[in-house]
Amino acid sequence: MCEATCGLELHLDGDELRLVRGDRDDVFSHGFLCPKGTAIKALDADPDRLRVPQIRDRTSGEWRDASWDDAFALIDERLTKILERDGRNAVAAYAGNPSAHNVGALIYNRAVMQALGSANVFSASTVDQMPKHVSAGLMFGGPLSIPVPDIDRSQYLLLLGANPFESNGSLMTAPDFPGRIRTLRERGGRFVVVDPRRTKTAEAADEHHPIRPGTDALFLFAIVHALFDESLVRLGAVGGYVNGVSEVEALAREFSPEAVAGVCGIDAEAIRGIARALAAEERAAVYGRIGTCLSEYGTLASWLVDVVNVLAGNLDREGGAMFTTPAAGAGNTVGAPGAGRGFRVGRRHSRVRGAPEALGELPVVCLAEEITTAGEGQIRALITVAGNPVLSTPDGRAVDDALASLEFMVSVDIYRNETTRHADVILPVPGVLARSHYDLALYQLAIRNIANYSPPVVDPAPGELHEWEILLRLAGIATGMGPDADLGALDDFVIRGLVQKAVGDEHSPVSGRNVDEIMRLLSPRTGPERILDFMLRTGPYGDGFGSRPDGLTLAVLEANPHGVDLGPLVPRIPEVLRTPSGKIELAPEPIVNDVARLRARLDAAVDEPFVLIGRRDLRSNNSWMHNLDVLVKGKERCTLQIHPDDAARVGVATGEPARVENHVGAIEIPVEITDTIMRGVVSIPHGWGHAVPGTGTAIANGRPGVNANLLTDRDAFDPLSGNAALNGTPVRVEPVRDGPVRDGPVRDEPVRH
Ligand SMILES: Nc1nc2c(c(=O)[nH]1)N[C@H]1C(S)=C(S)[C@@H](COP(=O)(O)OP(=O)(O)OC[C@H]3O[C@@H](n4cnc5c(=O)[nH]c(N)nc54)[C@H](O)[C@@H]3O)O[C@H]1N2
Ligand SMILES: Nc1nc2c(c(=O)[nH]1)N[C@H]1C(S)=C(S)[C@@H](COP(=O)(O)OP(=O)(O)OC[C@H]3O[C@@H](n4cnc5c(=O)[nH]c(N)nc54)[C@H](O)[C@@H]3O)O[C@H]1N2
Ligand SMILES: [Mo]
Repeated sequence: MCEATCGLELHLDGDELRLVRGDRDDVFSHGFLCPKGTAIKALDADPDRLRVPQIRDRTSGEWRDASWDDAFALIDERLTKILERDGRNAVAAYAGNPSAHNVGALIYNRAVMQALGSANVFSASTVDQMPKHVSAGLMFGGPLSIPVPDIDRSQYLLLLGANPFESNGSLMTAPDFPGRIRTLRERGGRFVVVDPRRTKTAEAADEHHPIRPGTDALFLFAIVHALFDESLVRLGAVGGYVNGVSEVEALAREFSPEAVAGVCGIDAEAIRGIARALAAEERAAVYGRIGTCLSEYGTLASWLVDVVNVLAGNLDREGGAMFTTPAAGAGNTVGAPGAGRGFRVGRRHSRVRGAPEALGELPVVCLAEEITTAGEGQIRALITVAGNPVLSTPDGRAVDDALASLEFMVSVDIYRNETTRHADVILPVPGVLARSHYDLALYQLAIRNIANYSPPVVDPAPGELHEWEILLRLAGIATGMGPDADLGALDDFVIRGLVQKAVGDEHSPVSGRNVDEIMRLLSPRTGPERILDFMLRTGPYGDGFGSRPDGLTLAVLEANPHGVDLGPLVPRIPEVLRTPSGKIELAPEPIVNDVARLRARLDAAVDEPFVLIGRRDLRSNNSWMHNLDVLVKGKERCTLQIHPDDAARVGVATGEPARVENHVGAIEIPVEITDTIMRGVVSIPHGWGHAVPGTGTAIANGRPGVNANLLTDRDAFDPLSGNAALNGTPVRVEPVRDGPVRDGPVRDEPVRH
């Protein structure tokens, strides 16, 4: 469900889940568990969770249960017609966050996308971490070569825009983050948090610096400036592998701590102090997350995090920011070590506004306009897999309206919610107990090298299809093979492609081997298990199909249900690099070219009354765990947090509704006055707003909250990565007076950014 990969101990009575506990023997989480872990019992039992394909009658709006055959026949008929009439780009796809936590979806989504061959591929990555991929790609040559803080050995951690005490950490797979921070501080380490809110994470820190939203890049540039200014730059062991140091020095010149202090709201001397500490401490790391990514300067901020890590001598060193050596599926463990083709963004652009592609997808801020703007390449049909863009992407009303105008829509999902209610067909996937688990994506960013596989604990109910089987069927339809394509043959085709690539790679342990022989060695496994076994065996710890007999295989993981600990992170420079130069590119051209835009921010007038940011709550998970009473009961969590001074000024009171509005929309939301938030900043969590007709989620509808993304702006995005700037939205706040809330777009009062 989240990125912490906590081990669960499940007690079953037949197929019924009786008890969920943290697995004390788990090699990574050691029994740690949060309320979402135990909530899988409620999730599994949720009567609103879909178990049978659903078809919507377009005339009456009524939903009915359908057979898989009917559902796929309808999809084939409608999608094929659109593909033939309007071309590949007329069918778009959106993959949501849970597909990153699901080995079947992760692998077989790719098959769907490839089969579709559409330019209109979107995902939650561009409302999330795309800036990280772009900066890592440009600096280190691989979009997933994102350094993670080696917190178990660190003596100083600077954390910006993240709240792992609630989120359990992100792009830093680390179960029990609070416990690890406690240990860090017990061994004399220091923990510093930069966040506009005094979060639970900040409460546990030695220092908390409130920062004005959207100014992290300025703050980090000032640290870079101070490192040069005070002759603190030490590249350490990676020194022979760094290009662009003097360019960065020149770029940082105009961002002195004194120049940025006023804009960031942080003292120049405090910034210099942090720079000195990072340079002085042998084991120090900088880490930035959502708060640094969901900004118009997301890529610059993500880049600067690692620039500081490099310049302070903390990259690739114990206790600093290090690269994981994942057991399976990592791009930076295949091919020639030490150099590669590098990474490019903007290889093509979106049709309507010309926003750049990254990682083969287009920014989701463009989704609505690509649906509603007529012309060649207009999106007519959409496939969503595990996503809820109506609640999770900016200008939710525009997205909602756009989805309603589609000619056809298919959703692979477990609920009929704000997004999937627009579908013509919903294809449900089996419950969590009926699927296997291996964290293919998140183990690539873990703070230890870990491999842990869980088999399914129950069989799918009769007639249920695994998610990967559903996706393969969609792939079959998209390639024109119809609804009844031979799944086994399609699956063979997918794995064969991977094996062929590996045997042709001189650096693979199976280089030059016979494809059929490898296929035989993988049998009788099929589906995700076969692919996972292949990835593990050809990975850095793998058995190489015989070359290292005691190496890792899926069978080894099956024999170790609590996981296999492959040890602490190890230095990987230069081997991890895939840049053409074989060096760390500290000053990649696209990023250098973007610095002038940040420079302009220094002088920009800030005249908005408030800026809106998000937040996360431990008992919530984006938009989709709000139908579980065990999680949503108790106090209202979807509130407007506002500082007492601001509340007094605008005249709003705790528990009473306030109207929050801007040029995008307006909402009413209960107020929560708290001095944990900076003056001039207000916060609303995303993922709420369930009071819409046509959904099938009774509990969520009963405690709906409001959709924060009715206020966020599709035009506010990071031009390098295409990522939405969901934090830092200008808004006005006032008490709710008489009259109905205006909840439509209010375009007549533009607010300057
Ligand atoms: N309980 C729970 N856990 C989750 C999720 C969830 O919804 N609920 N979602 C999961 C997902 S998809 C993700 S990506 C991760 C995200 O994990 P985190 O990155 O830890 O996300 P948040 O908890 O939103 O923390 C972001 C912090 O940034 C602060 N912030 C906002 N704007 C700025 C800014 O401009 N600068 C700085 N420095 N800080 C700012 C906010 O106040 C907030 O405290 O969490 C995952 N885990
Ligand atoms: N304002 C604001 N907006 C944000 C953020 C923010 O901080 N502030 N955070 C952003 C971030 S980091 C993210 S990741 C996005 C999330 O954006 P999305 O991925 O679009 O939204 P989710 O709420 O994660 O929706 C998950 C969907 O998957 C379904 N689902 C759950 N499990 C499964 C499964 O196993 N298989 C399938 N097929 N479906 C499943 C759920 O029913 C739900 O419909 O939201 C983003 N939006
Ligand atoms: Mo996310």
